[in-house]
Amino acid sequence: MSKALKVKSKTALDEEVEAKLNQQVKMEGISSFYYLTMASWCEKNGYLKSAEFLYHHAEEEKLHMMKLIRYINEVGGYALAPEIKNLKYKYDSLRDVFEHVLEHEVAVTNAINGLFDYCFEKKDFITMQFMQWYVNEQREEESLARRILEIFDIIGEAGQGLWLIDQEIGNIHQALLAAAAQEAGA
Ligand code: OFO
Repeated sequence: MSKALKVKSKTALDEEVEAKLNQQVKMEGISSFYYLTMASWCEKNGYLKSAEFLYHHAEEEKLHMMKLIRYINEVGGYALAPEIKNLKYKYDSLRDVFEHVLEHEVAVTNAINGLFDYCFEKKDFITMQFMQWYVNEQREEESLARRILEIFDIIGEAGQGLWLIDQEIGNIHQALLAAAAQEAGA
């Protein structure tokens, strides 16, 4: 047996499914760093609650990436740690940040739907079952991003509006943390 590092095993995993899973690894990595740039922008511009929300979101996206990496290797593929370049560091306003969040989440949903569809075509039911978690996650994340943008319209940005919007994003973040803690304890 060769002493070379054995990175691929005999597996039912289709090579194109593996490549698409690795593309999704990269997309989750981009999501994580994207939200990190947004969190830092918010922190430097005084929107501390939004910054906390986005720092946390960046961590969650990293976990989504890790979950995919572990799955690819578990089923006999080879997970590739992504190279992430060309990050965006400037935003026009707090609203601009969250408009980019929604736009990005819609793009992620489309990518996941494409991967899910390809798995169906290939009858890769194991990967479909694994990806179901991501399908559900995207429904929640898109809905959350839309709700945050609604808050800008409901409260309005004039006067103390931006401060109140930032506080409300903090309230949403705390409610999400409480729900996650309750679920973990259940
Ligand atoms: Fe990875 O959950 Fe949204 O992007």
